[in-house]
Amino acid sequence: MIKVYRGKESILISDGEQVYEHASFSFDQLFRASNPKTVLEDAMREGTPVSAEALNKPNWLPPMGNQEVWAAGVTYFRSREARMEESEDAGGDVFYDMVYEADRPELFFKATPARTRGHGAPICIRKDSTWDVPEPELTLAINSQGKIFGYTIGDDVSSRSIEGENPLYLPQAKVYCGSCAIGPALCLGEPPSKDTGINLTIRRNGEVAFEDRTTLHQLKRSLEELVDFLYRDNEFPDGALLMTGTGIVPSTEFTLQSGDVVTITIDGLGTLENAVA
Ligand code: DO4
Ligand code: MG
Repeated sequence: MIKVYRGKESILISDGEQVYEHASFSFDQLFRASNPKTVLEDAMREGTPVSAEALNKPNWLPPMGNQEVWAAGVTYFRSREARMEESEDAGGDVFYDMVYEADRPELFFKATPARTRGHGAPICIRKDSTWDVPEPELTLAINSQGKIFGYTIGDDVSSRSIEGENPLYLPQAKVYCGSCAIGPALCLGEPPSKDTGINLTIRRNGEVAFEDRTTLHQLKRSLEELVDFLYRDNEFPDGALLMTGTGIVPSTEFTLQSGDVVTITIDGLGTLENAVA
């Protein structure tokens, strides 16, 4: 697995034990390439070897350039169940049931690069929301030709009170400053297996306030199917990032609070950690 980390001044590329620093790397060039792996191999050849300790940083920028971030929804049974519960009073539950079964998945616009945080940066909850959760999601890097070439960790931070009030409020529940975190690295290699674990821990005042785990066995749709729908009659000249939905939703009583620390680990991809501002 080759991993690319984006720092303020340079990027680091790790390939097994070897780590290389590159000062003028372009994520847009990576996402535009028909064979992105060769772009990284060139960058490693041009880069300077550095110690693996260089990877021990508390903060990384999101591993992206100008890509839009999109997201899939209701791709796990647990998400269907939670959305149906929160939208039942408004009569919205039927739509979540239907989209779980339908051929066409739910896909929505999630974030611009400016609204996206990297590992270690604060994520946000809306001031006009009363019920908020992180959503730990396997996130795909897709090149401009629609090929999945990399994987990372995403947090689709969401307002459950706003999305539950009316399904038409979804963009407000999902898209606001600091509602999206991605990282720590973009990983190129074999696609994650179905056994891949996705783990979420939320700590409050140093204590575990919520913890759960799922695997990709629970993801109802294939990764290719989600990308196929995203790229239908659409153009992504700089490629795109696609979050694949959450299989973990805390129970009804839980809401995020300022100061909570959200830790998401996906086997093989690393750990994305963000405190709530
Ligand atoms: O429409 C609700 C959003 C669903 C979602 O974000 C998810 O399932 O991850
Ligand atoms: Mg989600």
